[in-house]
Amino acid sequence: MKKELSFVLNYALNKGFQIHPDAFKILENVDVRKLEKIIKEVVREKTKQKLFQISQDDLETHLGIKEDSSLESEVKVLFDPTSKITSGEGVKGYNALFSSRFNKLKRIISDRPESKLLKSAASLKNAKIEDDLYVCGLVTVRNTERNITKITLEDPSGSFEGIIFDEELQKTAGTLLLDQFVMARIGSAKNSGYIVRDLVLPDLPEQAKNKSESEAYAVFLSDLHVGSKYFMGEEFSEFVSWISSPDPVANRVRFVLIGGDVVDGVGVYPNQNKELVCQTIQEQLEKVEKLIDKIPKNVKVIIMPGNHDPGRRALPQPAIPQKYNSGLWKRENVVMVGNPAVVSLNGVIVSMFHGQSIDDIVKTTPGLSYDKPTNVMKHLLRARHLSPIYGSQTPIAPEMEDLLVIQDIPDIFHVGHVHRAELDMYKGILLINSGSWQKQTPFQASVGMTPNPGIAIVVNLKTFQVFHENYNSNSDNVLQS
Ligand code: D5M
Ligand code: FE
Ligand code: ZN
Repeated sequence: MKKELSFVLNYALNKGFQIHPDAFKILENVDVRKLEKIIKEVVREKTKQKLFQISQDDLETHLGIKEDSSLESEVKVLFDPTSKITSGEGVKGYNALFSSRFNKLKRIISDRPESKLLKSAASLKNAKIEDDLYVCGLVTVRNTERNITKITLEDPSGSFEGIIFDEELQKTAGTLLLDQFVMARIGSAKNSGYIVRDLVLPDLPEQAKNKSESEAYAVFLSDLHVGSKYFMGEEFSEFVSWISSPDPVANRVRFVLIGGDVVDGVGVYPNQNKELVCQTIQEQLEKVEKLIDKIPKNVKVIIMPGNHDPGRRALPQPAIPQKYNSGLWKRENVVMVGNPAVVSLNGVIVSMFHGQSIDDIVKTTPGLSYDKPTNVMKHLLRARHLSPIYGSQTPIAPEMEDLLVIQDIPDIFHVGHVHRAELDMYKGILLINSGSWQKQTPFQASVGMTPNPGIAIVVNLKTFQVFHENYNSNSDNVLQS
């Protein structure tokens, strides 16, 4: 027994007190430096009451950690692709996907005044136009040569080509992602063709946040990579124990969200088996199950897959299928969702996405990098799409409906994948990249990716105050916001 704990026992005994075993369990989890002060204060109070037994209740009241039954923990799944996944076939499927994308995004911009002046690409027929008009569509080509940018937009009627001369606007055009939806203000060029005078993204309005009525807290995690040699098992276990500790923040946690890459998977990259400690998906998921079981049952755990998890690789991904681990599906406090998903936590809307598209976006967009994943998240919100670029590294399935359009405006946008914990705000939305619990892998080192693993981000859903628990021994590599 630690010397501070024996001091506590002896002190209480000498004063004629007994400590109930449940109360003792609480003391075992308290910061040892605070033990002496706590026991002296409790003994003083109880002596006044002439009651000589120290109970769990006494300590919980004293520490302000009495389980607060007024803290709600209501999870509603507002969107989950799992049951909607159909997979259309070949070209027909992709036509349906892009036409769904176009229609959904056109609807999103339809309440803007400019949309009254929208014309279809085919209706222009290269004719001269007197006043400026608008066209909208998905970006299929954009290139810059000799200080002129050319852009092609496609709508269901056909395609529109325009030229951009303005330097600032060329910069904006340079940040457009292929296959992203955009609206352009256009005018006739001197001879023939059209000049693009402005580019309008769907974006989203600043709006009031939904708040939880009670001060329930949510923990945001992702990229555990359980089964990998580099999974920080000890640190993660320590963190999970913290949730049931008498810490006043931990005590209010009612939700844990895991944003994908729960396990490291099998056969995800060449020679992966050499970097695994658990060689099968089943074994990896059993380990996850054991860790999840350490989380108190009054905490709801939401689990979303990432590119390392079983199911299918292409977006949108279904929830981790029951056939790999029915245990997780059976737990009453566990909610299995697909990627992406939208959940409501006591009324606070959280949009969850693993973040696979970040890789493609960082590669093609000037000014965006892995070090600042929240800037990429802002880019996605402005485009109102989670993974615009088609045909690059991020596989997208030919669904009949584009389930990656950001339709609901969230209060919190939760993404992972790039292993860097980072926070930011955009138009009143809290942006969280929830980092990872995997140390830097040899691959990441070889490409100069520096993760900041071992950080848990905790949000008070009533006040949106953010806390973080750092289990990273490298103190230089902490959360920046
Ligand atoms: O990916 C973690 C990060 O590392 C993510 O930004 C992608 C990058 N990554 C990982 N493996 C590769 C390969 N093979 N090529 C390119 N980029 C990669 P995670 O999903 O955790 O593996
Ligand atoms: Fe990952
Ligand atoms: Zn990932």
